[in-house]
Amino acid sequence: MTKNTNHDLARVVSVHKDSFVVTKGIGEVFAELSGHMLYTASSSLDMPTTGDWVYADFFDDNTHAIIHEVLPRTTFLKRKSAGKIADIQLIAANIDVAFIIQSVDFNFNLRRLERYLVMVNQGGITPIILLSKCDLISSEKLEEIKTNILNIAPQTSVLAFSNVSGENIDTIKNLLLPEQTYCLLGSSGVGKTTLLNSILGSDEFETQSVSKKDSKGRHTTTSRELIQLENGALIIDTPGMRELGNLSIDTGLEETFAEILELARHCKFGNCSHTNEKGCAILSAIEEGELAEQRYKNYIKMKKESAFNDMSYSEKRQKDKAFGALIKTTLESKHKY
Ligand SMILES: Nc1nc2c(ncn2[C@@H]2O[C@H](COP(=O)(O)OP(=O)(O)OP(=O)(O)O)[C@@H](O)[C@H]2O)c(=O)[nH]1
Ligand SMILES: [Mg+2]
Ligand SMILES: [Zn+2]
Repeated sequence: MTKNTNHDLARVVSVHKDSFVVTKGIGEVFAELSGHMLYTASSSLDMPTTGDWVYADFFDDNTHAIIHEVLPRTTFLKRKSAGKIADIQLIAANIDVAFIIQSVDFNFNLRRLERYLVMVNQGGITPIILLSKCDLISSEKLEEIKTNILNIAPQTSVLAFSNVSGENIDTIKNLLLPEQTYCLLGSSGVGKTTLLNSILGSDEFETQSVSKKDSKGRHTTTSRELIQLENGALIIDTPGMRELGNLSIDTGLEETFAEILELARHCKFGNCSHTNEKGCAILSAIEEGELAEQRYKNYIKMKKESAFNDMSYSEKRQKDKAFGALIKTTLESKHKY
Protein backbone atom coordinates (compact mmCIF):
# COMPACT_ATOMS: atom_id res chain seq x y z
CA MET A 1 0.00 0.00 0.00
CA THR A 2 1.13 3.52 -0.72
CA LYS A 3 0.13 5.87 2.03
CA ASN A 4 -0.55 9.60 1.90
CA THR A 5 1.17 11.31 4.78
CA ASN A 6 -1.55 13.83 5.62
CA HIS A 7 -5.13 13.07 6.43
CA ASP A 8 -7.60 14.28 3.83
CA LEU A 9 -10.93 15.90 4.56
CA ALA A 10 -13.80 13.82 3.22
CA ARG A 11 -17.53 13.54 3.63
CA VAL A 12 -19.50 10.41 4.45
CA VAL A 13 -21.88 9.52 1.61
CA SER A 14 -23.37 6.37 3.09
CA VAL A 15 -23.01 3.95 5.96
CA HIS A 16 -22.99 0.17 5.57
CA LYS A 17 -22.67 -2.71 7.99
CA ASP A 18 -18.94 -2.47 8.67
CA SER A 19 -17.91 0.06 6.08
CA PHE A 20 -18.56 3.49 4.68
CA VAL A 21 -18.53 5.33 1.39
CA VAL A 22 -16.81 8.71 1.47
CA THR A 23 -16.08 11.43 -1.07
CA LYS A 24 -13.56 14.21 -1.48
CA GLY A 25 -15.96 16.02 -3.82
CA ILE A 26 -15.48 13.91 -6.91
CA GLY A 27 -15.97 10.16 -6.96
CA GLU A 28 -16.85 7.82 -4.15
CA VAL A 29 -14.40 5.75 -2.15
CA PHE A 30 -14.87 2.67 0.02
CA ALA A 31 -13.73 3.37 3.59
CA GLU A 32 -13.21 1.61 6.89
CA LEU A 33 -12.55 2.81 10.41
CA SER A 34 -9.05 2.95 11.81
CA GLY A 35 -8.33 0.45 14.56
CA HIS A 36 -7.94 3.32 16.96
CA MET A 37 -11.44 4.61 16.18
CA LEU A 38 -12.93 1.16 16.54
CA TYR A 39 -11.40 0.67 19.96
CA THR A 40 -12.03 4.13 21.37
CA ALA A 41 -15.62 4.61 20.19
CA SER A 42 -17.80 4.40 23.27
CA SER A 43 -21.22 4.83 21.68
CA SER A 44 -22.92 4.85 18.32
CA LEU A 45 -22.65 8.64 18.42
CA ASP A 46 -18.89 8.34 17.95
CA MET A 47 -19.35 6.47 14.68
CA PRO A 48 -19.47 8.32 11.36
CA THR A 49 -22.92 8.89 9.95
CA THR A 50 -24.17 10.09 6.58
CA GLY A 51 -23.21 13.74 6.12
CA ASP A 52 -20.31 13.64 8.57
CA TRP A 53 -17.04 15.33 7.73
CA VAL A 54 -14.12 13.06 8.52
CA TYR A 55 -10.35 12.95 8.37
CA ALA A 56 -9.28 9.99 6.29
CA ASP A 57 -6.23 8.53 4.59
CA PHE A 58 -6.64 7.49 0.98
CA PHE A 59 -4.75 4.52 -0.48
CA ASP A 60 -4.21 2.75 -3.77
CA ASP A 61 -4.99 5.57 -6.14
CA ASN A 62 -7.95 6.78 -4.07
CA THR A 63 -9.80 3.49 -4.19
CA HIS A 64 -9.74 2.76 -0.49
CA ALA A 65 -9.73 4.93 2.64
CA ILE A 66 -9.26 4.67 6.39
CA ILE A 67 -11.29 7.05 8.56
CA HIS A 68 -9.38 8.44 11.52
CA GLU A 69 -11.63 11.05 13.01
CA VAL A 70 -15.12 12.52 12.83
CA LEU A 71 -15.16 16.31 12.86
CA PRO A 72 -17.52 18.04 15.28
CA ARG A 73 -21.05 18.12 13.87
CA THR A 74 -22.74 21.46 13.27
CA THR A 75 -26.21 19.88 13.26
CA PHE A 76 -27.51 16.35 13.59
CA LEU A 77 -30.61 14.22 13.34
CA LYS A 78 -30.92 11.53 15.90
CA ARG A 79 -33.62 9.33 17.29
CA LYS A 80 -34.20 6.39 19.53
CA SER A 81 -33.48 3.14 17.70
CA ALA A 82 -36.67 1.35 16.81
CA GLY A 83 -37.57 -1.12 19.53
CA LYS A 84 -34.65 -0.58 21.85
CA ILE A 85 -34.89 1.68 24.83
CA ALA A 86 -31.48 3.15 25.40
CA ASP A 87 -29.99 3.08 21.95
CA ILE A 88 -29.60 6.25 19.98
CA GLN A 89 -29.38 6.24 16.24
CA LEU A 90 -27.76 9.03 14.34
CA ILE A 91 -29.62 9.51 11.11
CA ALA A 92 -27.49 12.19 9.52
CA ALA A 93 -25.20 15.07 10.35
CA ASN A 94 -24.37 18.55 9.12
CA ILE A 95 -27.75 19.18 7.53
CA ASP A 96 -28.79 22.76 6.85
CA VAL A 97 -32.44 22.27 5.99
CA ALA A 98 -34.75 19.33 6.65
CA PHE A 99 -37.79 18.88 4.44
CA ILE A 100 -40.45 17.28 6.59
CA ILE A 101 -42.78 15.59 4.16
CA GLN A 102 -46.32 14.51 4.89
CA SER A 103 -48.80 13.48 2.29
CA VAL A 104 -52.16 15.19 2.47
CA ASP A 105 -54.14 11.99 2.02
CA PHE A 106 -54.73 9.48 4.84
CA ASN A 107 -51.16 9.89 6.03
CA PHE A 108 -51.62 13.44 7.28
CA ASN A 109 -51.27 13.77 11.04
CA LEU A 110 -50.50 16.95 12.96
CA ARG A 111 -49.16 15.11 16.00
CA ARG A 112 -46.64 13.24 13.89
CA LEU A 113 -45.63 16.49 12.26
CA GLU A 114 -44.96 17.90 15.72
CA ARG A 115 -42.66 14.99 16.44
CA TYR A 116 -40.63 15.60 13.33
CA LEU A 117 -40.46 19.30 14.15
CA VAL A 118 -39.09 18.53 17.60
CA MET A 119 -36.47 16.20 16.17
CA VAL A 120 -35.36 18.73 13.57
CA ASN A 121 -35.39 21.70 15.93
CA GLN A 122 -33.37 19.95 18.59
CA GLY A 123 -30.73 19.04 16.04
CA GLY A 124 -30.31 22.72 15.15
CA ILE A 125 -31.69 22.24 11.64
CA THR A 126 -34.09 24.55 9.81
CA PRO A 127 -37.37 22.75 9.02
CA ILE A 128 -39.48 23.27 5.92
CA ILE A 129 -42.80 21.45 5.77
CA LEU A 130 -43.70 19.93 2.42
CA LEU A 131 -47.19 18.59 1.82
CA SER A 132 -47.02 15.90 -0.83
CA LYS A 133 -49.66 14.41 -3.13
CA CYS A 134 -51.65 17.63 -3.25
CA ASP A 135 -53.12 16.32 -6.51
CA LEU A 136 -55.26 14.00 -4.37
CA ILE A 137 -57.34 16.59 -2.50
CA SER A 138 -59.37 19.72 -3.17
CA SER A 139 -57.84 23.14 -2.69
CA GLU A 140 -60.31 23.83 0.14
CA LYS A 141 -59.13 20.76 2.02
CA LEU A 142 -55.53 21.79 1.40
CA GLU A 143 -56.15 25.26 2.82
CA GLU A 144 -57.69 23.67 5.90
CA ILE A 145 -54.58 21.54 6.45
CA LYS A 146 -52.33 24.56 5.97
CA THR A 147 -54.32 26.54 8.53
CA ASN A 148 -53.97 23.71 11.03
CA ILE A 149 -50.22 23.62 10.48
CA LEU A 150 -49.95 27.38 10.82
CA ASN A 151 -51.51 27.01 14.27
CA ILE A 152 -48.86 24.62 15.50
CA ALA A 153 -45.84 25.96 13.58
CA PRO A 154 -46.41 29.61 12.79
CA GLN A 155 -42.74 30.24 11.98
CA THR A 156 -42.22 27.35 9.58
CA SER A 157 -42.58 27.54 5.81
CA VAL A 158 -45.21 25.23 4.39
CA LEU A 159 -45.37 24.29 0.73
CA ALA A 160 -47.70 21.85 -1.00
CA PHE A 161 -46.46 19.98 -4.06
CA SER A 162 -47.26 17.09 -6.31
CA ASN A 163 -44.94 14.73 -8.12
CA VAL A 164 -47.85 13.81 -10.35
CA SER A 165 -49.02 17.25 -11.53
CA GLY A 166 -45.60 18.82 -11.05
CA GLU A 167 -47.03 21.57 -8.89
CA ASN A 168 -44.32 23.48 -7.01
CA ILE A 169 -41.55 21.10 -8.05
CA ASP A 170 -39.67 24.05 -9.55
CA THR A 171 -40.24 26.08 -6.39
CA ILE A 172 -38.65 23.28 -4.37
CA LYS A 173 -35.76 23.02 -6.83
CA ASN A 174 -35.14 26.73 -6.40
CA LEU A 175 -34.86 26.28 -2.65
CA LEU A 176 -31.83 24.03 -3.10
CA LEU A 177 -28.67 26.09 -2.90
CA PRO A 178 -25.13 25.04 -3.80
CA GLU A 179 -23.04 23.64 -0.94
CA GLN A 180 -26.02 23.40 1.36
CA THR A 181 -27.11 20.01 2.66
CA TYR A 182 -30.76 19.00 2.74
CA CYS A 183 -32.56 15.93 3.88
CA LEU A 184 -35.92 14.37 3.15
CA LEU A 185 -37.81 13.14 6.19
CA GLY A 186 -41.22 11.55 6.57
CA SER A 187 -43.16 8.32 6.82
CA SER A 188 -42.71 5.54 4.32
CA GLY A 189 -44.75 6.14 1.19
CA VAL A 190 -45.18 9.92 1.37
CA GLY A 191 -43.13 10.31 -1.81
CA LYS A 192 -39.65 11.33 -0.63
CA THR A 193 -37.78 9.35 -3.25
CA THR A 194 -40.28 10.30 -5.95
CA LEU A 195 -39.59 13.95 -5.09
CA LEU A 196 -35.85 13.32 -5.37
CA ASN A 197 -36.41 11.80 -8.80
CA SER A 198 -38.60 14.77 -9.79
CA ILE A 199 -35.82 17.12 -8.71
CA LEU A 200 -33.23 15.11 -10.64
CA GLY A 201 -35.58 14.73 -13.59
CA SER A 202 -34.87 10.98 -13.68
CA ASP A 203 -35.99 7.62 -12.35
CA GLU A 204 -32.64 6.98 -10.78
CA PHE A 205 -33.92 5.92 -7.37
CA GLU A 206 -36.38 3.18 -6.60
CA THR A 207 -39.89 4.05 -5.47
CA GLN A 208 -42.86 1.85 -4.75
CA SER A 209 -46.58 2.14 -4.28
CA VAL A 210 -47.80 2.06 -0.72
CA SER A 211 -49.92 -1.04 -1.22
CA LYS A 212 -46.97 -3.06 -2.53
CA LYS A 213 -44.90 -1.81 0.36
CA ASP A 214 -47.41 -3.02 2.92
CA SER A 215 -47.53 -6.52 1.53
CA LYS A 216 -43.77 -6.75 1.88
CA GLY A 217 -43.74 -4.89 5.15
CA ARG A 218 -40.63 -2.94 4.36
CA HIS A 219 -39.51 0.44 3.17
CA THR A 220 -38.45 1.05 -0.39
CA THR A 221 -35.54 3.26 0.51
CA THR A 222 -33.38 1.27 2.88
CA SER A 223 -30.28 3.37 3.35
CA ARG A 224 -29.37 6.99 3.72
CA GLU A 225 -27.25 8.36 0.97
CA LEU A 226 -25.81 11.78 0.29
CA ILE A 227 -26.61 12.75 -3.28
CA GLN A 228 -25.00 15.63 -5.10
CA LEU A 229 -27.22 17.67 -7.43
CA GLU A 230 -25.96 19.36 -10.57
CA ASN A 231 -25.89 22.79 -8.97
CA GLY A 232 -23.79 21.52 -6.05
CA ALA A 233 -26.58 21.19 -3.50
CA LEU A 234 -26.48 17.97 -1.46
CA ILE A 235 -29.50 15.99 -0.48
CA ILE A 236 -30.04 12.95 1.73
CA ASP A 237 -33.01 10.67 1.14
CA THR A 238 -33.97 8.62 4.19
CA PRO A 239 -36.07 5.53 4.75
CA GLY A 240 -39.44 6.30 6.33
CA MET A 241 -39.31 6.18 10.07
CA ARG A 242 -41.59 4.02 12.11
CA GLU A 243 -40.77 5.35 15.48
CA LEU A 244 -39.56 8.74 16.50
CA GLY A 245 -38.07 8.93 19.92
CA ASN A 246 -37.17 12.37 21.08
CA LEU A 247 -33.79 12.56 22.57
CA SER A 248 -33.33 15.81 24.28
CA ILE A 249 -36.00 17.69 26.03
CA ASP A 250 -34.94 21.28 25.99
CA THR A 251 -34.39 22.99 22.71
CA GLY A 252 -36.58 21.00 20.35
CA LEU A 253 -39.62 20.96 22.59
CA GLU A 254 -39.28 24.60 23.48
CA GLU A 255 -39.18 25.74 19.91
CA THR A 256 -41.97 23.49 18.76
CA PHE A 257 -44.30 24.27 21.63
CA ALA A 258 -43.27 27.87 22.22
CA GLU A 259 -46.82 29.07 22.91
CA ILE A 260 -47.32 26.48 25.67
CA LEU A 261 -44.16 27.58 27.44
CA GLU A 262 -45.26 31.17 27.06
CA LEU A 263 -48.61 30.31 28.67
CA ALA A 264 -46.87 28.47 31.50
CA ARG A 265 -45.14 31.68 32.50
CA HIS A 266 -48.54 33.11 33.37
CA CYS A 267 -49.60 30.30 35.71
CA LYS A 268 -50.33 31.50 39.23
CA PHE A 269 -47.88 29.08 40.82
CA GLY A 270 -44.31 28.81 39.71
CA ASN A 271 -44.31 25.05 40.16
CA CYS A 272 -47.68 24.57 38.44
CA SER A 273 -48.08 21.05 37.07
CA HIS A 274 -50.85 22.26 34.73
CA THR A 275 -53.10 19.39 35.74
CA ASN A 276 -55.60 20.77 38.29
CA GLU A 277 -54.21 23.98 39.82
CA LYS A 278 -56.27 27.11 40.21
CA GLY A 279 -54.92 29.93 38.09
CA CYS A 280 -53.25 27.61 35.59
CA ALA A 281 -52.90 29.58 32.36
CA ILE A 282 -52.61 26.45 30.25
CA LEU A 283 -55.78 24.86 31.58
CA SER A 284 -57.73 28.05 31.12
CA ALA A 285 -56.40 28.47 27.57
CA ILE A 286 -57.62 24.96 26.80
CA GLU A 287 -60.97 25.76 28.37
CA GLU A 288 -61.31 28.92 26.33
CA GLY A 289 -60.39 27.09 23.15
CA GLU A 290 -57.18 29.05 22.68
CA LEU A 291 -55.04 25.95 23.00
CA ALA A 292 -56.02 22.62 21.48
CA GLU A 293 -56.19 19.95 24.13
CA GLN A 294 -54.64 17.41 21.75
CA ARG A 295 -51.65 19.65 21.25
CA TYR A 296 -51.18 20.02 24.97
CA LYS A 297 -51.48 16.25 25.48
CA ASN A 298 -48.93 15.66 22.76
CA TYR A 299 -46.57 18.12 24.44
CA ILE A 300 -46.90 16.34 27.79
CA LYS A 301 -46.37 12.96 26.16
CA MET A 302 -43.23 14.08 24.39
CA LYS A 303 -41.96 15.78 27.51
CA LYS A 304 -42.28 12.53 29.43
CA GLU A 305 -40.59 10.55 26.68
CA SER A 306 -37.80 13.06 26.49
CA ALA A 307 -37.26 12.95 30.21
CA PHE A 308 -36.90 9.20 29.92
CA ASN A 309 -34.61 9.47 26.93
CA ASP A 310 -32.53 12.04 28.74
CA MET A 311 -31.71 9.59 31.50
CA SER A 312 -28.22 8.27 31.29
CA TYR A 313 -27.67 4.81 30.01
CA SER A 314 -26.96 3.52 33.50
CA GLU A 315 -30.14 5.07 34.86
CA LYS A 316 -32.05 3.25 32.17
CA ARG A 317 -30.25 0.03 32.96
CA GLN A 318 -31.25 0.50 36.59
CA LYS A 319 -34.83 1.02 35.55
CA ASP A 320 -34.71 -2.03 33.30
CA LYS A 321 -33.12 -4.08 36.07
CA ALA A 322 -35.70 -2.96 38.58
CA PHE A 323 -38.35 -3.97 36.10
CA GLY A 324 -36.63 -7.32 35.52
CA ALA A 325 -36.47 -7.90 39.28
CA LEU A 326 -40.14 -7.06 39.58
CA ILE A 327 -41.04 -9.62 36.93
CA LYS A 328 -38.83 -12.20 38.61
CA THR A 329 -40.38 -11.74 42.06
CA THR A 330 -43.84 -11.73 40.53
CA LEU A 331 -43.12 -14.99 38.76
CA GLU A 332 -41.60 -16.49 41.90
CA SER A 333 -44.55 -15.54 44.05
CA LYS A 334 -46.84 -17.05 41.45
CA HIS A 335 -44.96 -20.29 41.78
CA LYS A 336 -45.24 -20.15 45.53
CA TYR A 337 -48.98 -19.82 45.74
N1 LIG B 1 -50.79 10.82 -6.18
C1 LIG B 1 -49.50 10.97 -5.90
N2 LIG B 1 -48.72 9.89 -5.66
C2 LIG B 1 -47.42 10.09 -5.37
C3 LIG B 1 -46.84 11.38 -5.32
N3 LIG B 1 -45.54 11.26 -5.00
C4 LIG B 1 -45.30 9.94 -4.85
N4 LIG B 1 -46.42 9.23 -5.09
C5 LIG B 1 -46.53 7.76 -5.01
O1 LIG B 1 -46.36 7.33 -3.67
C6 LIG B 1 -45.71 6.06 -3.62
C7 LIG B 1 -44.56 6.07 -2.64
O2 LIG B 1 -43.54 6.92 -3.11
P1 LIG B 1 -42.02 6.80 -2.64
O3 LIG B 1 -41.30 7.94 -3.27
O4 LIG B 1 -41.46 5.44 -2.85
O5 LIG B 1 -42.15 7.05 -1.07
P2 LIG B 1 -40.97 7.20 0.02
O6 LIG B 1 -41.39 8.33 0.91
O7 LIG B 1 -39.66 7.35 -0.65
O8 LIG B 1 -41.06 5.82 0.82
P3 LIG B 1 -39.88 5.03 1.60
O9 LIG B 1 -38.69 4.96 0.71
O10 LIG B 1 -40.47 3.69 1.91
O11 LIG B 1 -39.63 5.81 2.87
C8 LIG B 1 -45.32 5.75 -5.05
O12 LIG B 1 -46.26 4.85 -5.59
C9 LIG B 1 -45.41 7.07 -5.76
O13 LIG B 1 -45.71 6.94 -7.12
C10 LIG B 1 -47.68 12.51 -5.60
O14 LIG B 1 -47.27 13.68 -5.58
N5 LIG B 1 -49.00 12.25 -5.88
MG1 LIG C 1 -37.94 6.24 -0.55
ZN1 LIG D 1 -50.24 25.75 34.89
